[in-house]
Amino acid sequence: MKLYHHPLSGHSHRARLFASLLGLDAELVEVDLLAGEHKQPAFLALNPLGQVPVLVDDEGTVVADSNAILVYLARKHGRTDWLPEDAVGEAAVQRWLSVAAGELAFGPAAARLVTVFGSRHNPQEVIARAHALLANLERHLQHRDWLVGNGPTIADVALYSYLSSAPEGNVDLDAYPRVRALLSRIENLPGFVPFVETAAGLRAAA
Ligand SMILES: N[C@@H](CCC(=O)N[C@@H](CS)C(=O)NCC(=O)O)C(=O)O
Repeated sequence: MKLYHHPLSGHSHRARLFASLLGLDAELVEVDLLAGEHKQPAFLALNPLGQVPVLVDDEGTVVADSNAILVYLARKHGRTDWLPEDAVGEAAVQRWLSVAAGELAFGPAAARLVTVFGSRHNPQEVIARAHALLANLERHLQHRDWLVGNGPTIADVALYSYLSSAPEGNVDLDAYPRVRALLSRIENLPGFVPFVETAAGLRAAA
């Protein structure tokens, strides 16, 4: 299968990470976002929204959107450990996928867009949103090792890339030991692949 991605995109890393955790071979096809390749007809035919990542599997099925890719790969490969089938378990995972597309995207991911890509978000606003999410996660993890159930699910994968890179957006993780422990647990899973680090934000000073 092919994964259209950009190495600095956390959404892309999310999809790449899960494929690797499942032990699947994905040919990485880099989309030149700086040159606007994602807005050209060839790429828009894959994803009319003009965003990476997009997965094209060996049968030609096209799946755009990082969270949709996680769901697709888990279901296609029958991995109910990563995406439960029961109503309560699936809803619990979906709740975090919504957080990944909401508070995470508009909090830590947006804060990193400011420092890494020069986007025009208001830094104070997005950093404050990131800390509100982190405080919430820290409370959620008080008596649990994983976001849902007793083992890793796609909920944890969906949050990993933009939580681990939050310091690049000047979002300090020091006050959130349980969140940092969750990130370490994911990093210790067989098949883990790291998200490329950039010397931005707090990492510039490190
Ligand atoms: N909801 C999408 C968001 C993907 C997204 O925002 N991708 C960014 C890179 S991290 C992108 O392609 N941006 C280019 C653009 O929107 O023009 C997903 O989860 O895949």
